[in-house]
Amino acid sequence: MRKLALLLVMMLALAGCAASPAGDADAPVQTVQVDAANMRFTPDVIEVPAGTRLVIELKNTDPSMMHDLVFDNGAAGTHLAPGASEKIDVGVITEELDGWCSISNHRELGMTLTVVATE
Ligand SMILES: [Cu+2]
Repeated sequence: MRKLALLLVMMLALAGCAASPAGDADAPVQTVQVDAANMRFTPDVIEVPAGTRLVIELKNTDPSMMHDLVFDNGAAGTHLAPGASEKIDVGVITEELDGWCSISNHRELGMTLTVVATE
């Protein structure tokens, strides 16, 4: 947990005055279901029209491991036990955005996800 807090502080420092994940309350919403299992997210690339609020319904379908999903813009879910699920409001998407599992070394093992803003 301390490692995660440190990481968040570092990301905020790098991001500078980046827009808050909340964004425009009137933006259209796109909801996408994502599974977390076997050290990957499925799908691992999500295309969203720029200006759309992305909501991810994340389900941990792994037989035995905890996973979560956090994003470069500060949006983050909680640690999900196997079989658990939750909705993550990623905010309004205006540019490419990286997401990953923050648990242990899962990111290094390939648990990453990219949100692509299309025109
Ligand atoms: Cu994970």
